[in-house]
Amino acid sequence: MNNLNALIFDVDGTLADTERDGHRVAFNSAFSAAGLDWEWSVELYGKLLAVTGGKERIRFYLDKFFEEKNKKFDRPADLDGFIAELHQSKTRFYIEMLSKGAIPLRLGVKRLLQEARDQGLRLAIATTTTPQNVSALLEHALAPDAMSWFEVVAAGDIVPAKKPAADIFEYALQQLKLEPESCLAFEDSQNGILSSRGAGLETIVAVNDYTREHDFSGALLVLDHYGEPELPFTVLDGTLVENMGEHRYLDLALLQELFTECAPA
Ligand code: XBP
Ligand code: MG
Repeated sequence: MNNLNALIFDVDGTLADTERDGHRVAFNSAFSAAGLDWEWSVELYGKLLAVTGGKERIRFYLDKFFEEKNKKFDRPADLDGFIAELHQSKTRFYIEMLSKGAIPLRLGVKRLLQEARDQGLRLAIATTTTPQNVSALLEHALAPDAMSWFEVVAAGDIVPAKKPAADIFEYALQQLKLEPESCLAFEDSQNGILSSRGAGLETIVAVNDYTREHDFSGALLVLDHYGEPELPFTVLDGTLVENMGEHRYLDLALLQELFTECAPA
């Protein structure tokens, strides 16, 4: 049987609740700074999250939602360049928010990462977001040296096809030089688990307000959050829901038990 060697984390929605009060707000700031009267409401943004990647999301908005609202927008000849520039502005606004400490890590994340690190597990990131967003979040919300906690940071356009394609998790595995059978993935969304499972990874999910109703078929566990000793999680679903025993928060002991349970004999 394989040993558990590495934990591979998604970022947005998993390490921190970044979408509603982070990315969405930064997109709106960039639109406004560019003189565009576009406003992504909390509700509309939930629909736009169907597409991962900020540049891809802007294009999706133009293709699918813009015309429904009867808005007029004369597309520039260089639409790719226009979107790329708008997105760079969005990234600057987002990083500015992070550098003010606007977005904390989710419950239990710091404790779990710290414990994994202390016990010598290898850590990696597999995310659709822009690499600078990852370092800004980790350095401000986790620790100034947090980037060094992660052996591999697979992010953004490093692979051509974003989640739900498996490419970003496959890339992280290649960089780690590990087989999926010796790792666990951590996700928060349907696109995320399609990607991690597509790469052959057993996956633990912690939902958020945007993803609670997603289909998490195949997840080992679906939790409301990772929990803390004084703030237990609620187990919502998962193939190992019966194996929870006395565990009330996600720690390395529970991860090892789940990993042993799901490992091929
Ligand atoms: C995250 C995303 C990202 C962010 C925006 O998905 O979809 O697009 O919303 O980041 P996941 P950028 O958590 O599944 O990786 O604007 O930097 O692309
Ligand atoms: Mg996510």
